[in-house]
Parts: sequence; structure tokens; C-alpha cells
Amino acid sequence: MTDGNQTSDTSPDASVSDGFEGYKFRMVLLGEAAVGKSSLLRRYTENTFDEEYKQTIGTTFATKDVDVTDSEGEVRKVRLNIWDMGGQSTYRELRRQFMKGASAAIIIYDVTRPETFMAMNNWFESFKEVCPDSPVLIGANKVDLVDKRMVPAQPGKMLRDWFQSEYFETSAKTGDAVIDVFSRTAEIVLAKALSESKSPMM
Ligand SMILES: Nc1nc2c(ncn2[C@@H]2O[C@H](COP(=O)(O)OP(=O)(O)OP(=O)(O)O)[C@@H](O)[C@H]2O)c(=O)[nH]1
Ligand SMILES: [Mg+2]
Repeated sequence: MTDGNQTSDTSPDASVSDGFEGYKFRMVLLGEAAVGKSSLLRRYTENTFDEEYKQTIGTTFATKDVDVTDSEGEVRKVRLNIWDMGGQSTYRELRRQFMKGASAAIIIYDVTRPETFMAMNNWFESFKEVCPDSPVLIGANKVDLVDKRMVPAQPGKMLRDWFQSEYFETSAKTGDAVIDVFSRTAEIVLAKALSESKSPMM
């Protein structure tokens, strides 16, 4: 997973010129262990899925370039550096470092395990503490497991309103809404950057 389709050897946050002309954003995937963070990232960047659970130790990232149409209809090149952290990483300072400088977060829960939904607020609060101005999106993952589903859409939508966020029902397994949640994140961070008129090569 450390080498997604566009990964470079240097830190993706490095300001060295890598030939990419466009907007670069660092975003993070958050949520409890085994909710499907790495699977969603793998589905998005490699279009594959693995049933076997391989816990993420520490952090990994992958990069994806997307074309985003801005509010004026202009197509902009956006590079998403998507960071993924093992949900078992409980060390607070490590989490803070991981979140620092993120333009957005997708916070994910597993619709078959209510405890992962109950933990959403903690993830939200700790992200907002580090990145108060960065938007959050919600991923209700594993919606393919219809018979095992325990958390219906309604509480997810309540959370969306509470977080002033957007809500997506995803499946890393089938690919449902996976492109949608990442594309929407790219749209939101780009719109925010344009409205703050940041330089394209920040
Ligand atoms: N059926 C189904 N299984 C999924 C889905 N997403 C992930 N899984 C499975 O759930 C398990 C955990 O997925 P991971 O992507 O490793 O979860 P994670 O959030 O990265 O876990 P940590 O790295 O420990 O924090 C794996 O066995 C995946 O195959 C999904 O949408 N549907
Ligand atoms: Mg993982």
C-alpha cells in the first residue's frame, strides 16, 4: 500500500518540485481498527480488494491524481496524498502528528459493528482539535454486508448533520460510492483552497 499508483520516494509533503503542476492536498483516513480504511484506499487507488485482514502498523499513504471541475467549469489537476493510519494506534501524539496539516479527513465506521459508529465522535473531536478548519466526510463502510448490518442510515445522517459533513455509504468490496467519497473530498478541498486563493503550488 505504501506504493500507490503515483507514490514518490520522497515525502509527499515535501515542497520539492516533482513535475506535478496542480493543487496538492494531504488528506487522512480515520476510524477504528478493521473498519476498512486500507481497503477503501486500495479500492480507490488500485481497484482491488482483499478479504484477508492485514492490520496497518503505523501509517501508509497512496497518491491519486484527479481532474476536478471547479465552480466555474474549469478542470483543475488535483493530487491527493491520502494517508492511512492503523486504527490500533492509540498513542495520542502520533495521531496528532499524523493529522497535522491535513486538508480533509474521511472518518469511517463499519455498519456491522455499532461500537465503531460510537467511536466516530472521538475521531471527529481529535481531528478538529488539530485541524479545526478542515472538512470531514463520513464513510459508512461494508454496506454490502446487508444481513449483518447493525447501523442503519438514520444515525449516520444524524452524525452528518452534527459534523456539518457529508455522508456516503461505501463498500470497498463492491466499490460502491468509493470513487464518490474521494472525488467529493477533492472537490471540497479544491473549492476551499480556491476561495482562500492559495497558490497552486503550496
Ligand atoms: N464485506 C466487506 N468487507 C470489508 C470491506 N472493507 C473492508 N473489509 C474487510 O474488513 C477487514 C478490515 O479491513 P481493513 O481495510 O484492513 O481495515 P482498516 O480500517 O485498514 O484496519 P486497521 O489498519 O487495523 O486500522 C478486512 O478483512 C477487509 O477485507 C467492505 O466494504 N465489505
Ligand atoms: Mg489499515
